[in-house]
Amino acid sequence: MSKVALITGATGQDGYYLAKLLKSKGYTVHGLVRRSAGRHAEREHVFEYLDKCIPGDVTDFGTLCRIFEQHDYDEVYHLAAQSFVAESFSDPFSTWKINTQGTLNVLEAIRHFAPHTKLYNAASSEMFGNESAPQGIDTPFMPRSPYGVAKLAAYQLVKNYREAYNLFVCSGILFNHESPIRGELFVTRKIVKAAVAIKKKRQKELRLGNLNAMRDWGHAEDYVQAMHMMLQHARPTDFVIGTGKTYSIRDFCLYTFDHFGMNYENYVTVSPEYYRPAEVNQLQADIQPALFDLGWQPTHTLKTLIADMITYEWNNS
Ligand code: G4F
Repeated sequence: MSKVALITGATGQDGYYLAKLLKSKGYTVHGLVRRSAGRHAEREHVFEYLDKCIPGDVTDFGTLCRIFEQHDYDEVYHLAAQSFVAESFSDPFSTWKINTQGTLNVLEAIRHFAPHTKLYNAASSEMFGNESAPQGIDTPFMPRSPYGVAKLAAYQLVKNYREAYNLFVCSGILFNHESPIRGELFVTRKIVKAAVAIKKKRQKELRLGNLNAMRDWGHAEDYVQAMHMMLQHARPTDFVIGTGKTYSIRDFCLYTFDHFGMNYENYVTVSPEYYRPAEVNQLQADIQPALFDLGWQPTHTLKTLIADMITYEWNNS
């Protein structure tokens, strides 16, 4: 019998790669898709990997109850979120509603209707804020954005439901993960898109915010493997998932423009409009438990990630 999985937020970057992975492993895959979710041409292919597309929203508890009454899932991957940190400063209410209330709704629906179902929850390295790097599973949390606060509340709820109700529910604290189909507002895709457009003489400059912030960037295709592995682990355990390396936004610009023989300094200007009210300065994952307890490791380096993003952008723009 094939396993049956539900992915919330199936039309996001991670939903695409995860649905593809689960199908390759013989799963029956259902996707919860917001009715209002804009169609994203690059991720239309996710529908090839979904056996069933269920219209609905994680903020609607009634819908979730009906879904869990009607379907018996082995695994649920809760990816639905407002995932843009900058947006959480301008719209903290919907960020809280989707990222925290939405997770609570999933947990309650599982507790009442599907206590045997395993849950993966997408937590975030934004929860660490400015705690010193490298950040690991025992690092204290110090979120610096409404997004980080909402994700931390959701993370604690998952932990509480695991302890209180003995459910197989766990969180992956994922550091930044990118891909050719990354949303265009995130800094990596913005840089790659601009470098390609400049090389093709369609754009003259790129305006960015803080170039000194440092991130631990991996490839989303690697990170969905970790999500799956966490639900095959003997016990429900939270893991930090990253590459263990950290680079600045400036480094990312340098490598990307360098790919085309261009000096980023001739094209990139810093614009205060892209600064955040509070910034997370440096993220770098301590991935020892992921390597040794989970048996996961990243296959991409920053340079292979950038090369993958550039190839796609060059051929599709
Ligand atoms: O690409 P970003 O918007 O990603 P951010 O804020 O780190 O969040 C991503 O990673 C989190 C995991 O740590 C996820 F939870 C979250 O959902 C998301 O996937 O910004 C990265 C850095 C920031 O320091 C930002 O200030 O880039 C800096 N930056 C500089 N100029 C910019 C820009 N970010 C954006 N989006 N646009 C700019 O023009």
